[in-house]
Amino acid sequence: MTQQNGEKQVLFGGCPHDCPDTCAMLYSVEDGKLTNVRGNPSHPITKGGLCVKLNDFADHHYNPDRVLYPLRRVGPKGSNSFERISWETAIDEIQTRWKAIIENDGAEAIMPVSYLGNEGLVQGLNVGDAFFNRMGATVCERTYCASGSLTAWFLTVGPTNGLDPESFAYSGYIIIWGCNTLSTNLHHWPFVMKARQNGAKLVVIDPYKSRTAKQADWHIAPKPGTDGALAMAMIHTIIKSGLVDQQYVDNYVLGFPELRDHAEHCTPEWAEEITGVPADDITKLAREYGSARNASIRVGVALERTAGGAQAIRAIIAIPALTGAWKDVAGGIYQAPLWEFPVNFPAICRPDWIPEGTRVVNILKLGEALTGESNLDPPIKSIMVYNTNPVTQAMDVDKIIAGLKRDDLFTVVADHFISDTAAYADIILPATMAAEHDDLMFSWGHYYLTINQKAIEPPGEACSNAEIFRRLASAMGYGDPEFRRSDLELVENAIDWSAPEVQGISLERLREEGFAKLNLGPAGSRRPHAEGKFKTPSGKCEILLENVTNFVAPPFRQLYEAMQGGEPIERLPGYTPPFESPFSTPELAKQYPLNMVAPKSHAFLNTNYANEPKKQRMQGDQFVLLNPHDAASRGIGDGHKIEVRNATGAFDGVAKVTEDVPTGVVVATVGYWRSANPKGTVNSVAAARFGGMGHCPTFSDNLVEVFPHDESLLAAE
Ligand SMILES: Nc1nc2c(c(=O)[nH]1)N[C@H]1C(S)=C(S)[C@@H](COP(=O)(O)OP(=O)(O)OC[C@H]3O[C@@H](n4cnc5c(=O)[nH]c(N)nc54)[C@H](O)[C@@H]3O)O[C@H]1N2
Ligand SMILES: Nc1nc2c(c(=O)[nH]1)N[C@H]1C(S)=C(S)[C@@H](COP(=O)(O)OP(=O)(O)OC[C@H]3O[C@@H](n4cnc5c(=O)[nH]c(N)nc54)[C@H](O)[C@@H]3O)O[C@H]1N2
Ligand code: SF4
Ligand SMILES: [Mo]
Repeated sequence: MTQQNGEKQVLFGGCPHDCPDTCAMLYSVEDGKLTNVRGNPSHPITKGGLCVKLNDFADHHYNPDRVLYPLRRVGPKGSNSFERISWETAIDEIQTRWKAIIENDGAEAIMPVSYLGNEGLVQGLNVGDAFFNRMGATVCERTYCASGSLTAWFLTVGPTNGLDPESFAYSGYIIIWGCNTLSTNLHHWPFVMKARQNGAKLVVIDPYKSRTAKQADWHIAPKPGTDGALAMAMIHTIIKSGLVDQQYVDNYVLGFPELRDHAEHCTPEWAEEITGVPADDITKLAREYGSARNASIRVGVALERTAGGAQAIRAIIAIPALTGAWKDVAGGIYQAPLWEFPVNFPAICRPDWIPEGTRVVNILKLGEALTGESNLDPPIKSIMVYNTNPVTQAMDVDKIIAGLKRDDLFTVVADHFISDTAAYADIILPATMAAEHDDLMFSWGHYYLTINQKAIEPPGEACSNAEIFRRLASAMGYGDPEFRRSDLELVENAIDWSAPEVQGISLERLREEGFAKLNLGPAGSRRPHAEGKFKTPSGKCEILLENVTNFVAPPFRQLYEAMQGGEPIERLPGYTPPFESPFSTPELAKQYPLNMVAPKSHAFLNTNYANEPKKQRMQGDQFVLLNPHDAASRGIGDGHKIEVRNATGAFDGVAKVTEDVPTGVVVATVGYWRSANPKGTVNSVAAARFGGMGHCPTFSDNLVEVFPHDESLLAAE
């Protein structure tokens, strides 16, 4: 809209965060200063409101701790001592070091480390891909999040968006499964509430009473990582109760007879043993869901974070196909509807530039890669980290720190702050925040494209990520047109504007209106799979997978072939026990008896905002939820300082003793900075193990023990 009256301007923003809501925002600018950021009232999802994390987003841009100039390390690694240098010196030093490494060890000794810390199509996940592919650097496999969920989805129903989250307004029955909507997908809640006002029942399936579970009509609490058994018992019950829509199944489902046989033994009593959920409840849930019209399921990312998570998700995806729920406007599943945005990935990433045979290193195994444990040849000699903070967000993070301390590792980090990772950098480059650069946002929680307009000049010498890579490309001598495009040209290039999903949508329109919904049909009448039309090879919902090997679903891989020949994926969905639990590893559980669930913090967005006093006050110190029985048996009281420990590592927290968690389970949320928690953070106790599919993480599949602080101090002496 760019309303101009005097020096006041309003421009369109798109929330840059890795959050399904991708809010449409309005930037108010006065005399070149960002004075206010608010939600766009005309956006059907944002509806004018931002979440607690972003409600002072303008101030965030002026945070006095921001890195505004390139910095060079002057003290030992991690000592947080830096001096200001010029951009020229910074770029020159980087290119000199990189050229020497390429000369001596080959380009694969250099590795980009990046993620969705910025979600923009220009400044986000893929911003450095063309550059590092051109270089021939090690390819970074970025599977922090949703790779297990998306691989399960892609294999079963194909690259379809599934159920429109807006369609939940018409739901008759809702299951929110492994998602804490009120913290992590807030703008979906009004659609859920609308349905409830019209009589829909809300069931939340979560191992503890999350904020969202507290609001449910019915909270079902399986043991962490046992959802596969719960889903299989629902399938068993739906079949035995005659709730299968046989016509739908005959026409649009592949593998029903095999699934029926496979589910024969999965009785509710069998599942009760595994999940701890009473058999009668499982039967009731399956019958209620199977008899309801407009039965909707919301599947969160969190479900994938155990050994059996992805298999569980396959089983859940099978459920609406059995009952024919997809025939209703609010029937089916909402998972991560990013598939139908016609993003021009090949043009953005240039995977065709990756030299044949280039190795792939997974970001979750960064510690092993940097410490030499994975025996890489050549070893990693330099990393460039942007849009991510692996020192807190990856697994086995203490090992990453050990790697980052290597004197012969040259580390470049681009960030807004001296993050826990940037603290180990040799060179830090100052990056722009959302109001300071142009971008275009896709979403994984709704169907709107949202424009983000540069509203103010960057402070100091901060640069957009795209500009950082233009400068690096020029220094490295890469003259390709890819590295000469301005940010606005990159915005233009990000989408395949000839695709049917965006007919009638143009950048001009986005500059006028701020956002536009993809042409996928209105929520109230859209029924994408009423007649099958799944985007699988058979066009059916593929419950049975023959001869499929593990791989990482697009868009998290850019090298589609990289994982071909991986381990075989089970033919049918089912229950795979957690790596660690009192029933799967009873010996280990003698020493470490508690299953730790490590989900998102309410007031932080991953590690963003965890360095800001206002958000810290809202979130409180690192807490650990503990059941009263588990607390009492260890002499721990509410508010006591405790240590959480296992063989991988340890961190300190404050005990919150509450019935919200069952016995045997502790909950500690992620995002707290290491600099404020020197012993460790929640991912200090996370073993670096992949989950069931797509090389996904297993943050919530670790046994721990908790100790009163005094005792742990004694033990350490
Ligand atoms: N225990 C546990 N661990 C988890 C999870 C969990 O639930 N539990 N969740 C996992 C999941 S789902 C995810 S997505 C990952 C997230 O992991 P990350 O994406 O690594 O998390 P962030 O804290 O968002 O880190 C992003 C960093 O990029 C910086 N940044 C933001 N915008 C820009 C920009 O425009 N330019 C540059 N150069 N830098 C920028 C931020 O300041 C921040 O330091 O964490 C994973 N780790
Ligand atoms: N406030 C806030 N919002 C965020 C983020 C943030 O850091 N803070 N991060 C964003 C990102 S990157 C992502 S990926 C999304 C993630 O969004 P969600 O998928 O909602 O992620 P979590 O909050 O980690 O977990 C949701 C719930 O799943 C439960 N859970 C954990 N393990 C299991 C299990 O085995 N079975 C079942 N049934 N439930 C389980 C947890 O107890 C938790 O209450 O959130 C996004 N939104
Ligand atoms: S973090 Fe999510 S809910 Fe908050 S403003 Fe951004 S997109 Fe909206
Ligand atoms: Mo995520």
